[in-house]
Amino acid sequence: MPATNAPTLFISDLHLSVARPGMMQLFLYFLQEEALHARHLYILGDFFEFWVGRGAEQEAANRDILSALRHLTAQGVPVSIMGGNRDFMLDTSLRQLCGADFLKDPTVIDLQGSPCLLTHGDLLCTDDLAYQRFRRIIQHPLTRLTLGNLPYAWRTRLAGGLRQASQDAMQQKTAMIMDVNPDAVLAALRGQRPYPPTPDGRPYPLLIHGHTHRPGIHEIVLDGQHCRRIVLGDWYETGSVLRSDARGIRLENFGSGTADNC
Ligand SMILES: [Mn+2]
Repeated sequence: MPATNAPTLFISDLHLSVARPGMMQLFLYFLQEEALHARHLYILGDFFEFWVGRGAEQEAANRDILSALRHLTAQGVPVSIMGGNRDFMLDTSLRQLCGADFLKDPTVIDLQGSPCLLTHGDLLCTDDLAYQRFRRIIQHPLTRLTLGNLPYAWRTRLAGGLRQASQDAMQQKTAMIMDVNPDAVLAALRGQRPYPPTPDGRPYPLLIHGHTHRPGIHEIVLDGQHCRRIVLGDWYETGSVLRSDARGIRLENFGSGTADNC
């Protein structure tokens, strides 16, 4: 059972895949060494390189990950997982698969007594019109229902095709188009009002997201109020963890020298 001063941990964009066994191992190590002592672990999307729904839990690599998460939740550490653009087929079956909660995007939580807005981040990239159009189609309930009824092998092939198409499209796009749009960030924060005043006087929530793979802490002035946007890092060269406890909030690397050569 975690201690009362245990940190809340946030991670995203692990893109777990058998193609990168080093990061799989690093994540399993992270669960044992860090998450086991946490108050809560939040995984904000693109946890898996892709997750095609029912049947994915049978893959050997996914079984290892799910069983490690099951162990963690059984030890009393709550785990909440949000789907990303790669693993958007994740759903409420997570509870059954590994004891984790499924988080809808966006979600507001209470973090150390203050509101905190959690989102994967792709919804904030509104300059990427082609992607937003694709997202509306692929995440439509009818599309998901149709996809969910396809045989597992077809869904896997389809996911591989979508991933390739997305990688090809990214090469054509500028870095600015793939980053968050500042107005979309402000709109997301404004959309969460009204709030009761927070203890530190911030009427707007802290915003935490991933997706862009550009870790950083950004100060924003909104309606004369200072608020913050924290971007989580990916798990390619090293792990990346946001740690929040009574001492504050810190964005840290986790592990090093474990990068996969691919
Ligand atoms: Mn993403």
